[in-house]
Amino acid sequence: MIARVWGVCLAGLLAAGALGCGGGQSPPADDDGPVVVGFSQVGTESAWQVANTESIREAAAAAGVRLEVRDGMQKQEQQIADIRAFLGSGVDVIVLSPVVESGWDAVLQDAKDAGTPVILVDRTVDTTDTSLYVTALGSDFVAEGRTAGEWLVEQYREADGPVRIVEIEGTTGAASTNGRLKGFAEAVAVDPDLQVIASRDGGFTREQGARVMAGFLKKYDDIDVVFAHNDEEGLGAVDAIEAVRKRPGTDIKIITVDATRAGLTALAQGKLNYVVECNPLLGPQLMELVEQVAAGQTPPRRVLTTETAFDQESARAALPGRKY
Ligand code: GZL
Ligand code: ZN
Repeated sequence: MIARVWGVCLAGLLAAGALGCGGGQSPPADDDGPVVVGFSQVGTESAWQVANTESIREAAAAAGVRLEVRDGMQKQEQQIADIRAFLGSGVDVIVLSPVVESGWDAVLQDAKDAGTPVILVDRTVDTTDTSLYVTALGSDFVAEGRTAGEWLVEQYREADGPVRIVEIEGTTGAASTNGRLKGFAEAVAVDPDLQVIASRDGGFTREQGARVMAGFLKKYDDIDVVFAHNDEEGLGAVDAIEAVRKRPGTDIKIITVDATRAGLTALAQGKLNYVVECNPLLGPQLMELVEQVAAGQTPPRRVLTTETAFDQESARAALPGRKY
């Protein structure tokens, strides 16, 4: 819908040599400048987020797109205020990585009313009105959780007796958290010996991850495996396990998601056991989508990133060439 409006509007304006129409606004007379993008980022709580923002900045510069980045500080109300500011300053396209899945319909409706297309990057929103955003670029979070769970099923295929798992979840309500929870649970359900005995929000940070893991270690003295929803939380679990003089990666196995440099380094050192990649380098794909939308084309509704997974051996091989 929005892209079609853009298509008609833009075809006319390109003929008139101007770009940057909004729904119903009269195009600025001499606006043949760059496409202007307002990007509302979740926050900077993890190396993943920092690498993601960096990739988008670099790709925007290379594409000649004028990019304004606002840090949502992991607060939905901050991101909503930022989107409203972008609408006020009349950006051509809004890019949003929503900290949580729900509660966006009203502000996305404002963007639709203003004729400003919205592209989702990384995390997604949970809305029944799919016309509220043009396309969503990012990971299949359920697949990431499933990949983690399938590795664990493989590791314990021969073992008999219960395997006691604790889960350090990402930010409650985030699409990445919900997907990883779902995918992991589905995968480990095939083996009743694999039991998730506790699961808590670790906020995607090392500090909160360590606190949650310390709590688990106090409560349970026979934890076999930790599934942490990102590297930061996994590294926090390493800190907490070492603080009670146990060996992370040996006494207690740890699986994480992201594959940041710090995560792969800990994996190569044997402190983690398996790391599922969550690719933050979305900049180039995002700018292609921005250009398609700005040219009035209709991109696919969902664009997935390509991702892999690492064990200790492949981490050692991959580290030298890693960009983040
Ligand atoms: C994943 C992204 C998550 C990362 C975390 O796409 O939303 O948020 O996995 C980050 O490291 O904090
Ligand atoms: Zn991912």
